[in-house]
Amino acid sequence: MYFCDETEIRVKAGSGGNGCMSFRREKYVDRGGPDGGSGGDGGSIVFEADVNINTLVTYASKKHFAAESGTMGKGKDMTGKCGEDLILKVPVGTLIYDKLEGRLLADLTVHGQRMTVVRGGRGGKGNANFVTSVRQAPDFAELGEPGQELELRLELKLIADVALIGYPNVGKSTLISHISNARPKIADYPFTTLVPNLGVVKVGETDFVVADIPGLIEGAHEGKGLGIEFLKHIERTKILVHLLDITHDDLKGEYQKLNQELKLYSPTLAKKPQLLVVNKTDATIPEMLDEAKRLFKAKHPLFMSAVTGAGVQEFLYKLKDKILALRAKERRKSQIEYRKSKIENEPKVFRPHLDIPDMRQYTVAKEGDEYVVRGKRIEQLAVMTNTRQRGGLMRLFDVLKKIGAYRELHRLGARERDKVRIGKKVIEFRED
Ligand SMILES: Nc1nc2c(ncn2[C@@H]2O[C@H](COP(=O)(O)OP(=O)(O)OP(=O)(O)O)[C@@H](O)[C@H]2O)c(=O)[nH]1
Ligand SMILES: [Mg+2]
Repeated sequence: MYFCDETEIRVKAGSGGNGCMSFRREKYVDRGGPDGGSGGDGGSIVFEADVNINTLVTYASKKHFAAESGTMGKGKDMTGKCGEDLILKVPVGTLIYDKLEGRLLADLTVHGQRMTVVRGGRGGKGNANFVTSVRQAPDFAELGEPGQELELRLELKLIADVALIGYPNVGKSTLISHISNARPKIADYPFTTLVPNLGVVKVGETDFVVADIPGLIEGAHEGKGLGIEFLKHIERTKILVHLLDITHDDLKGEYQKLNQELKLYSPTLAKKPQLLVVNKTDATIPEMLDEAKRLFKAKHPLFMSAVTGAGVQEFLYKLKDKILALRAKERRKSQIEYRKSKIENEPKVFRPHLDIPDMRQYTVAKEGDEYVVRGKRIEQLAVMTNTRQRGGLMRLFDVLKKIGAYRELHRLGARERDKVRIGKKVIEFRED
């Protein structure tokens, strides 16, 4: 049984550190060679699929995630420190979308699989990097590239850990609405629930998925009522919570008939661990409670009222303990399988952002009284240019000339001091 858990978050990669502008100090030499080191790169945002995580609940409460920035370069050719990547762990089966464009960025299907969704900003180059045969003493350094921000939508197809089973009208939907984010229809007649509802339950640090299925009746395995459709869906759950309604007359009979139905449908289903819960304790008298306790003594039933909440916490803690034990067992099994599969099949690492854009891919246009140059690489260069340093500005113009953008700007009518926007940076046009 699948259920879509969905959440939106905002991530920001670390910015690159600024490059340093510095000249060596030597005795008796007025001005030594340039020795400004480059800034460190910013950390990237990386997602990693992990079998130990089951839901996206963590990302429902915390919404902003930022990786560390790089530090700036220093004199004596000292490079800045790179920012650490931020690794965000998500359950196996998580899909990551670019929220605004709706584009699928990653589909993490294997434990350990990683995906870099936003790369950290590049560290700016220090002036020592700009020495050429004609430029012995570059008096400029690059700025660090700002870390990119992205809004993401995370989506997970969940498999339920727990199924609530029971006769119609015993309070399954009431219970799931009390303990989870699910808001199913609740009403005082049988077969209110027509399709399963799933909800995420959080108990302390543990979260798990509960399924509320339509009520089962005698003959369900032959198709009576609504239940059969859904019995197959609960075959992958870890544990069944069997709910009884204390106000019903024949509790023992109902309990046995329901288990009989499970068995007739599927022996494996009948063998699943069950937690017996007697509901609606608020609607009965103490004598009836004592009677039920006596009837089910061997089954260690829990008593609760899904309406008043009495006994619900105790139920949740007991359920949590059982789930943790079952998970630990499964993990031991899957880790053995995982080790085996890892040898044959190393998890893939996607790095789509590493396609380095081409400087020659750009467009030039006149918009209002502004001239606009667009292109991934040229915008990156512009944002990293410290336009207050003459040398830096000259270098940007050199590149614009080299790629032909300067000529096009001039052809469109750009003249001395006209505004030219390149990404977020605005510079003034200079005529030769
Ligand atoms: N007094 C009392 N009423 C309850 C309790 N839990 C549920 N009810 C009532 O029982 C009725 C049936 O509840 P549901 O949650 O719709 O029952 P269900 O098991 O989901 O029923 P189906 O979907 O038809 O299988 C509703 O009128 C609830 O308000 C309880 O603890 N105490
Ligand atoms: Mg229901």
